Amino acid sequence: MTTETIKTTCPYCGVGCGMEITVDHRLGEIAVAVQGDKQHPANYGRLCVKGSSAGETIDFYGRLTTPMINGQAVDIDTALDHVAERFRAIIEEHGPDCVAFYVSGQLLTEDYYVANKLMKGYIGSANIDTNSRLCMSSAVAGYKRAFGSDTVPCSYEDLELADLIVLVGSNTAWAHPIVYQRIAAVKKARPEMKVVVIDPRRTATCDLADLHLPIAPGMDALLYNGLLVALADVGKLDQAFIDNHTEGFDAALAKARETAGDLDSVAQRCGLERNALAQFYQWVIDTDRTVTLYSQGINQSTSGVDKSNAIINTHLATGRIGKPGTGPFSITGQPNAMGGREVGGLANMLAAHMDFDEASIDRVQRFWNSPTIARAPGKKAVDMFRALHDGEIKAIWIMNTNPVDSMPDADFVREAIEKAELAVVSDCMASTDTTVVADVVLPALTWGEIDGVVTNSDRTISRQRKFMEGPELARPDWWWISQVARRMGFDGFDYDHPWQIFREYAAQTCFENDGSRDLMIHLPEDFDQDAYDAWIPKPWPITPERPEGTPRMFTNGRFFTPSGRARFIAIEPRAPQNQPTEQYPFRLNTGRLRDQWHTMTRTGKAARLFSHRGEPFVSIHPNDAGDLKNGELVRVFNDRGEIVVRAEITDTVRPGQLFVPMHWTEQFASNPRVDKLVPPYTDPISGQPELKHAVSNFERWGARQYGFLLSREEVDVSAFGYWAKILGKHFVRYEVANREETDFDALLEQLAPEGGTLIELRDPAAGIWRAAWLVDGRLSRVLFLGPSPDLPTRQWLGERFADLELEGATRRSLLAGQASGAKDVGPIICTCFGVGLNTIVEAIHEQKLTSVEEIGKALRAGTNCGSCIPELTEILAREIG
Ligand SMILES: Nc1nc2c(c(=O)[nH]1)N[C@H]1C(S)=C(S)[C@@H](COP(=O)(O)OP(=O)(O)OC[C@H]3O[C@@H](n4cnc5c(=O)[nH]c(N)nc54)[C@H](O)[C@@H]3O)O[C@H]1N2
Ligand SMILES: Nc1nc2c(c(=O)[nH]1)N[C@H]1C(S)=C(S)[C@@H](COP(=O)(O)OP(=O)(O)OC[C@H]3O[C@@H](n4cnc5c(=O)[nH]c(N)nc54)[C@H](O)[C@@H]3O)O[C@H]1N2
Ligand code: SF4
Ligand SMILES: [Mo]
Repeated sequence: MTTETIKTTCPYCGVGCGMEITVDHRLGEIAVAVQGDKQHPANYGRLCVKGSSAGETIDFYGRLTTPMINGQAVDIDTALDHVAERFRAIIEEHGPDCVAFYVSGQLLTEDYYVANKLMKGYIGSANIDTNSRLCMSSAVAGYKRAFGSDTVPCSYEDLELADLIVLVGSNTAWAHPIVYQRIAAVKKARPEMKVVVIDPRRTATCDLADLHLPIAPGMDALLYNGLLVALADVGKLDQAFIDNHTEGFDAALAKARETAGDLDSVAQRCGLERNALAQFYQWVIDTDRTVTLYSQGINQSTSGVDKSNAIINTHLATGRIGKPGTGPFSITGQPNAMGGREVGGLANMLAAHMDFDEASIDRVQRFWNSPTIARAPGKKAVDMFRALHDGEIKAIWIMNTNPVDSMPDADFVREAIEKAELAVVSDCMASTDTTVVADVVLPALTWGEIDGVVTNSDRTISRQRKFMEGPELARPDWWWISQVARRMGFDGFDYDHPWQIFREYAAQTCFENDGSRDLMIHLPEDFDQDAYDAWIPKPWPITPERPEGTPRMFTNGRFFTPSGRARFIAIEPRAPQNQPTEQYPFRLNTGRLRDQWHTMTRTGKAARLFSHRGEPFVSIHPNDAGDLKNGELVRVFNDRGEIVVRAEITDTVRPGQLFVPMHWTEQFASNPRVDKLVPPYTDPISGQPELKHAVSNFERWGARQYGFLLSREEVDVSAFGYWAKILGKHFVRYEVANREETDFDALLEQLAPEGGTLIELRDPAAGIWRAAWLVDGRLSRVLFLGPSPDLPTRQWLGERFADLELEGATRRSLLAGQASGAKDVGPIICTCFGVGLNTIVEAIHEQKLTSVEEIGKALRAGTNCGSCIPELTEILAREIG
């Protein structure tokens, strides 16, 4: 076979888009083309820029290709015996609660299930927690308080049926681009459909919004208490629904009245204009078909659970749940965050949506027929790493997550891992900030190389399918876990293929389930590997009556609480635990960028994904910036540490607030890890950390020399006090800076490639130093240093790395950084077609373009994945008003 097309699911966000991968084996090396799956109910053929560039990340560059113990490569058996023996010995000496697993919403359901089974049913501890603690745990706890179960009521279709969509703490345009595009499509077809964005920042998502409420950080519960009061005051309650299907309404309303006060008071404390807030309340009052979609601006808070219940209260009060186009919709981040919640990967849940009550404990142990069973919740992520630091937990196995970068108090977490008696890390990449401090690393197969299922934000279970072989010694996560389990002497882990695990897990969801548990995946008797391979995406619960799945929940108004009624929760709004001080007067917000995924281990391999934003930065309002200029380097600091990043001066953040993206690691820059600055304060119910509300200060870093280095290969740039690595097409780019004047001669010596011919330019008076090296007539390295961040564009120089030969004129232009008379296209806006800002602005004026469509026709920008459309809209608005 020369080419084949395989259906799978995107490795990135919780939208869970279906993909078709066409694999071409004809050239010996595997080449893949990625397209949206037109039949998949999440995306109907669309893909965003990350999804459509997934094929560019599948090479083996940087992969972990062998197991290692203390930095030494070992064979698979040695690694397995070592891990099993060490875990066994530590458990024997100190008991089961002295070990822990820290797993991830990016594991496939089968991996997750096996990890949970080993820890809770065989080791007998519940010390398995997941990065979903940092992500979804407040939403989970909110749903459980209200519904008695962790049930997302909605389906994506409800967004299309709604007349009002409220996006709270969600930068949908960048974090869930295809959901955003679906909303945008509805808005185009039905312009009267309203969109409200509630976010302290003016994000790209606001381009679609009829109203943006730049709420003061952390004040959402108050805003929603105020809404509940407003609904009650105008008589917009669904009294029949409240009476027949809920409990606790009076107490919730009384608390809302007591805490909210009047409209002016809410507006003032939320930092909002009174009229804007009144407008928002009025639209909610007027619109039965309202969906509230919420994400990390709600969850990542010390009162995240309360905030989600404050939102849910307003839906229960109006009966806006279980009906088309309605519902409180917590949207998941990772591709399988939902799958992890299902199997029980959170330390406070047992398995398959069962808790630690006696009946469930007994039922789960009988189902597994296991030697023991955890009887109480284990340690949640922040406590888990604290216990590791304290020595209470001695051994940890980290799978598919990078806590040295993504946990709050990240330096403390690194120290904890370093101090552990045993730290095992399973990853597909060799060098991450976490693998480099592990005792044992196990090479994992990853997306494209493994089979399994994932569940997306609207409960749709889809298959990920293998379409290529991975490195020879790498194995799927379920395999590593099962092998270690067997070598620890446990039976019950005799799996040869993930389909067997999926069947067992599905059986667990049905085991003694008379309908009192929401989660059910009922499979036909004869479900086999062929059926698994032929799986068509469908939302759970999948019951004998509804084999095609259940898109919308609670249509009958029955909930999973003991009384069958949904619960209102009386909410006392609380401010963030972190409050600005004189020393640290700025609120430090963190979050995501459009084209990067988390700690960049995958997206950091696709050159075009760096063209949108290439370096770590901090957004600062012009009023706070003083004489600081855009692009200068600053240190952002508090009493936990400091990072060094570029200043981006912008009014998208409000005065007094800063924003730093979460993505950069020490693999990509000298000192960018923002989670060093985030305290480990957590929500008392969910244990989710307050990742959105740190406080800090900033000051000029004091660079005296700015520059960049482009090089055909990676180079050691530790000579520079600041560096950030940015992947180019045929080269690596380093942005660099120093606080002291560098010794140029020493630098030239250090950076010279073998056999390179040097061309250089020195102007010590102007502080300008430039050098280029040619090897065999081709450009090999080029270094520019100067006194300010204003340096020639890197575009033209970067393109020269593709030249097979440099002609005389080009050589002479190298140290100017551009061909004479050439134009700078500016920062890239459309990543798909490489269209820059300057080109767009020029075309808008010269060709009199007035719409995004016209820009698309003229330049192709925005016509492929559509991820840049919000920015095109903003540029248009700015240029033509
Ligand atoms: N491109 C990209 N997409 C991703 C990911 C990625 O890494 N890159 N990660 C995925 C994952 S795991 C997740 S969890 C999702 C997250 O998706 P989102 O939650 O949409 O993303 P964030 O940028 O973390 O935060 C959302 C917004 O919350 C706002 N916010 C901060 N404080 C408050 C507040 O007090 N109130 C309100 N109302 N808003 C506030 C922030 O300004 C930010 O714009 O994205 C998923 N999608
Ligand atoms: N300040 C701040 N911090 C945050 C957030 C924030 O908004 N602000 N968001 C939080 C949220 S919501 C999340 S979800 C986390 C995400 O944070 P992490 O989970 O730490 O981020 P990832 O980069 O996705 O880490 C996944 C790791 O698994 C590896 N990997 C990929 N595929 C496989 C595989 O198949 N098997 C194995 N074993 N490994 C694999 C990758 O190389 C990578 O090292 O960050 C949290 N931290
Ligand atoms: S929206 Fe983009 S990143 Fe998310 S699943 Fe779809 S293609 Fe992947
Ligand atoms: Mo997440």
